[in-house]
Amino acid sequence: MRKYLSKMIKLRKQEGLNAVIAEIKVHSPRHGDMLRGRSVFDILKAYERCDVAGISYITEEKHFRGSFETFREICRNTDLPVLRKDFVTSVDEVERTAEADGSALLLIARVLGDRTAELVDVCHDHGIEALVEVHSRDDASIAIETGARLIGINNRDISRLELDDGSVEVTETIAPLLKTPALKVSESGISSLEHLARALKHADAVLVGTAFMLADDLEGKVREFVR
Ligand code: IGP
Repeated sequence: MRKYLSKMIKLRKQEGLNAVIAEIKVHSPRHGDMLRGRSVFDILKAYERCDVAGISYITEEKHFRGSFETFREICRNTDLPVLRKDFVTSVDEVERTAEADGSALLLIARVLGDRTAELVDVCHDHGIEALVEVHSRDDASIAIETGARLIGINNRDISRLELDDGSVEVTETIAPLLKTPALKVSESGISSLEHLARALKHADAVLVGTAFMLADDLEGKVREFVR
């Protein structure tokens, strides 16, 4: 049985490490190709060697050039919890994520509105966790009414499709509003140790993609964040 992402976040913290969810990002609307000749599995193995808390992979095809088949392969090839990122709105897609042996599924409060809680329950019924993503005060009030064990604060406005850098200030503003036992994950735009420290003042974990994928020394960069 695959580990829950929430459990791994807690475990890494107990080990005295920073809980880092590392994203395998193959393409970004802003930076284009991010693999630069490496395979998804090269990146996966590198992340594993750095004791990250989990892996994130975007299955959305049009803007991020992801594929569900690759997600399935990642799940098959690692013992780490794997988070599926996409703009999922249907029960079928929750089921597909669980069948592929994913650990968690991103649910975006802005997209799902008052259906968020229902889809969180569907995730739990299928043995996976939901990471409910918020960016605004309105999103935050939706998220705290769900039973999600994980709430992600996106420092970037998802509707702008990665054209902005994102700001850790969003985490600093929104995290104090999330008065729930859910673990908080600060997502996007975290590229320096200064950002990391600020995010972890308010959140239990961070989710980082671009800064790792673009680093000249990927493993060096990840280790710096995890230690
Ligand atoms: C990673 P960054 O800035 O480190 O590459 O961000 C992740 O947070 C971002 O890819 C993301 C995302 C999403 C992508 C957050 N929410 C929803 C697609 C869909």
